[in-house]
Amino acid sequence: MKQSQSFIPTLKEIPADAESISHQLLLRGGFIRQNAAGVYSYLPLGYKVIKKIEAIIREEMDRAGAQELLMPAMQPAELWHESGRWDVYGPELMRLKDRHGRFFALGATGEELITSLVRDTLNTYKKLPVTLYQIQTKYRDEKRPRFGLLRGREFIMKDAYSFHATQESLDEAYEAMFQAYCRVFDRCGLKYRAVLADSGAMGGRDTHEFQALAEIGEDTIAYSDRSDYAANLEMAPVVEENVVKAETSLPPEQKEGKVDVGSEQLIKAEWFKTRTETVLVFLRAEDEVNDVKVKNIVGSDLIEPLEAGQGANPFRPEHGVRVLADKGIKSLARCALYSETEDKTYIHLDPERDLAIESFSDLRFIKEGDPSPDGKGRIKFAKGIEVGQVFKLGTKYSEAMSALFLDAQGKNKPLIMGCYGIGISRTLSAICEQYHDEDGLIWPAALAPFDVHLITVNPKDNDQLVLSGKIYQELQKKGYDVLWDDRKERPGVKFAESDLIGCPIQIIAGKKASENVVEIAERRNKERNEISADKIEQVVSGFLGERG
Ligand code: 9G3
Repeated sequence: MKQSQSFIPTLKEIPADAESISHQLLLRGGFIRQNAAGVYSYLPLGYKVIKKIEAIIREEMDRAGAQELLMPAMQPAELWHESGRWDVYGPELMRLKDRHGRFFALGATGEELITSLVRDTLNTYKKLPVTLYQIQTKYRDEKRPRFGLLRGREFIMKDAYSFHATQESLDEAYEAMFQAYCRVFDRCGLKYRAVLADSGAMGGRDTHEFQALAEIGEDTIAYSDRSDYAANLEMAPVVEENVVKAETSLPPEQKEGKVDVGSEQLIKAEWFKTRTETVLVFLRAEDEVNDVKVKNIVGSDLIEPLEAGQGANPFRPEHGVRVLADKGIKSLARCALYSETEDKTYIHLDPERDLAIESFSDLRFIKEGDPSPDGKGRIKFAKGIEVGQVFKLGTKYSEAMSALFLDAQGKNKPLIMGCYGIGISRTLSAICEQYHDEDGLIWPAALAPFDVHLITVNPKDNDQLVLSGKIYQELQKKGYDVLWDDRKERPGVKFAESDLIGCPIQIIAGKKASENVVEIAERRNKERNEISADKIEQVVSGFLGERG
């Protein structure tokens, strides 16, 4: 592609509202343009990268035995009524009406559609297992779209769904998909961790998220410094150390106001409410309640904290309040609690004796330095961008939508399902977050919009132009994709834009073109070497490997 004829609208300035580096660089490099909050166009450079990511995904999905199809983004509302999710999701689920007044959901995901698509066909164990996938635009009306493609309202997702007669068969497909995801992200050059994640409302059992390591990431990963254990912070189970119970000592006392509690362990009371209950949680003052763990204990899909003081007295909770405690205080025999509502401090407390606790369970967030749940090493935190997730769905959708099959014993059973997603546009951004320097993007070779950026320093110089043309033809003949900067621009502008766009190899035809000498540089380390133009193909294949 000759740059003088290409559509690559680069920007000199950093766009004001672009907070993440990937968002800035994708805008400045002319890869994307915003059309509305969270809605983007992929310009030619950006779309070339998207297509390379998709090609890698298709190869690995096909290798894992999945079959590609394409479902509509316009999903009949009836399907979401059948699954019961039409009313569960609020404004985040985008909806529209057609000219006949019929409602549709703009697809945020595809469980309903795919289940309705297969239920009349996959009705006997003889036809199972089947895994289907699509690469389709998804819509989720985020309240705060941000960081460019990282949290958009319209984005590209690969979503796959597998259907099984037995749990074992689902386990096999899950494992195959898990390995396929590792191959996809390895081939993309992404630095990631597969973390245990909470299945939450998805109703599955096993769930892993693929988290790309990046400071801008919204998720926190708890990982071991001694093993490959990694879990989403919300999910990471806490293993308490030396849980030896001290002897129970003095009877509880109460003091007016907030008093110094000496060596006694301070604990605190936190109040929550679910759709139906009020929940009181006792835990060590320095710990934080993990609301996802509380949700899973009380079996609610929704939970929110009550402001301090809104809760009643922690010692005389009203009837019907669920009184829980983090197991970290079970071993305490002398602890103290300051009650804001009464402005009193209770001391010499023995939680098991004095707090009418219904159950002690793992209710706190794991902390850096805690022992790793697998018993190896200690926990450290990292930020992550969730670029993929794999779920064992079970029968949540097949039951709700009567997708049944005749099993080997002739009994009608709901299909057992798995679902597997990769955020393609999000993966593009995650790559940019991980591969850039102060001058711009540094694409991994497998994803770069072009293999080589060929720069003619001065196209008016005939030697430089002729040599460039020769190199351009030769490399293309060898199967390399070349972006040739043949523009009549100042050299400084051309070099800066080349660093911004970030192709893995730069070849510069300049002053020594008359001696058949060019400069070649790898974008990632920017070392420029002078070589004879005859050596170019050999050096390029050394960097990139042979092509086609
Ligand atoms: C919605 C809206 C947002 C959503 C969902 C539904 C997330 C929703 C979870 C999933 C699970 C898997 C298949 C591919 C892999 C992920 N946000 N989820 O179901 F209506 Cl507005 O999407 N789906």
